[in-house]
Amino acid sequence: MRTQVAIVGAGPAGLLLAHLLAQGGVSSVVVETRSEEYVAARIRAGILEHSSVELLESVGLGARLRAEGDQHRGIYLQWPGERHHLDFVDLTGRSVWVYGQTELQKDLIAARTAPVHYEVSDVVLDPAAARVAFIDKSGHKRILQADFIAGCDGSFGPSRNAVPAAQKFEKVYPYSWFGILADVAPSTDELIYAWHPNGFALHSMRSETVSRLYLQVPNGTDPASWSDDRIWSELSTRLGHGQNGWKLNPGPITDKSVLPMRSYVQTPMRHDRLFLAGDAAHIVPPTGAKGLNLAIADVALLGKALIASLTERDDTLLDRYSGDAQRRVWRCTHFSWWMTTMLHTSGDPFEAELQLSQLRWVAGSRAGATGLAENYAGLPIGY
Ligand code: RFL
Ligand code: PHB
Repeated sequence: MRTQVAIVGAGPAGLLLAHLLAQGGVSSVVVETRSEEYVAARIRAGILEHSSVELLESVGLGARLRAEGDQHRGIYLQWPGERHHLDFVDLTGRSVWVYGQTELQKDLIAARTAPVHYEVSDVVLDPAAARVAFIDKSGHKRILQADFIAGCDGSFGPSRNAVPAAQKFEKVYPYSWFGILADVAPSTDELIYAWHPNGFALHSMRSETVSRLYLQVPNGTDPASWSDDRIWSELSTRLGHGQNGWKLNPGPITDKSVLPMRSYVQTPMRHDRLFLAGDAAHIVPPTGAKGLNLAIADVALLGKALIASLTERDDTLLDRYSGDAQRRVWRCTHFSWWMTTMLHTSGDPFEAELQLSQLRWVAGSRAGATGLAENYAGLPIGY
C-alpha cells in the first residue's frame, strides 16, 4: 500500500490529522489496534478549549458540537465554606465547551476522510524508510509505504519508543482519580473544582441528563471496593452538599473507573520521517482538562507542516514542528501540574495552608483569576 502519510492510531490526534491532511490535498492511511466500536465508545476527556472549537469548526467538524455541546463561560473554584465563579469570557474573552471526547471521536469516525484499518496487530515502524508493517484484521501481513509517519498511538503505542535517545521527563503523582458517569441531571451549571481536606472532587457533566464526577483517591484503589452510596456520600461532603442551600443530586451510576495521574514529556517529537503527536509524546494529569486539547493543537501544527512539505516542497514548518509544539506542551504541562498540586491534598498541613492561600488569591484577585482563565480557556494555536 502506498500513501503520503501513514498514521498510527485512530484516537482524536490520528483521525483529526487524517481530516486536516485530506482538506489540504494530502492522502493518508490510518492503522489502529482496537475495533471501531471500541474507539467510538471510549470514555475520556470532556472539555474543549476555545481554539480547539475554532479549529474543529473551521474544518467542518463543528455542527454537532454547536448543536449538542454546551458553551461554558467559566468554572467554579471552591473550598469548604466558599464557592467562587471565574468568568473566563469576562476575564479573557474566551470560553470553553463541554463536549465529550467520545462525541468528538464519533464525529471524526463519521467524517470518514481516510481509510482506517481497525483491529491490526504487530505494528512495526521504520522511521528512516517511512514504512509501517502490520498484520491486518484477516491475518494478512501488510506494508504501508509513505513519505512520512505520524505517531498518534497514545502512551502505550510503539511510536514514542521509535525515537532513539529521546529525553524523557516524568512525574508520577501519589493519587488517582476515581471517575463515575451517572444518569442524573448535573447539579451545577458549570464545572466545580473543589479543594477539601478529604481530597479533591470535580463535578463535570456530559449532557443535560448525564453527570461526570471525580474523587481524588489513593493510587491502587479498586473501583469495585466503593459502593454507590459511599461514592455519593463522599462527593456530597467534598462538593459541599448543604452549603448555602446547594444540593448534589445522586443518580444511577453507569460507569466507574480509576485513572492514575502523571505528567510526561518526551523530546524531540521527531525522528527521521516519524513525527509524534498527542499522548504519544506527552501526558498531562486531567486537572487542567488539557490532554485532548494538546493533541488537537499538535496535529493543527503537524497537519500544516506536512501539507507544506508534501504539496509545496517547503520543509520549514516540519523542521520547526518539535520545537514549536513543545512550547505549548510545556505551558500545558505546567498548568496541569499547577492545578493538580493546588487542588489535591497530601495530608501535610503546611501544604494545605499554602493551597488555601493560593486558592483565595486566584479567586479573589483579577490578576490571579486571569492567569487561570487564560490557561484553562486555552492559548491561541501556534502559541
Ligand atoms: P489516544 O486517544 O490514546 O489514541 C491513541 C490511539 O492509538 C491506538 N494504538 C495503536 N494503534 C496502532 N498501532 C498500535 N501499536 C497502537 N497502540 C495504540 C490506541 O488504541 C488509540 O486508539 O491518544 P490521542 O489521539 O493522542 O488523544 C489524546 C487524548 O485521548 C488524551 O490526552 C485524553 O483523553 C487524556 N485523558 C483525559 N484528558 C482530560 O483532559 N480529561 C479526562 O478526563 C481524561 N480522561 C484520559 C482520560 C486518558 C485516558 N487514558 C489514555 C488512559 C481517561 C483515560 C482512561
Ligand atoms: C471531564 O468532564 O471528564 C473532565 C472535565 C474537566 C477536567 C477533567 C475531566 O479537568
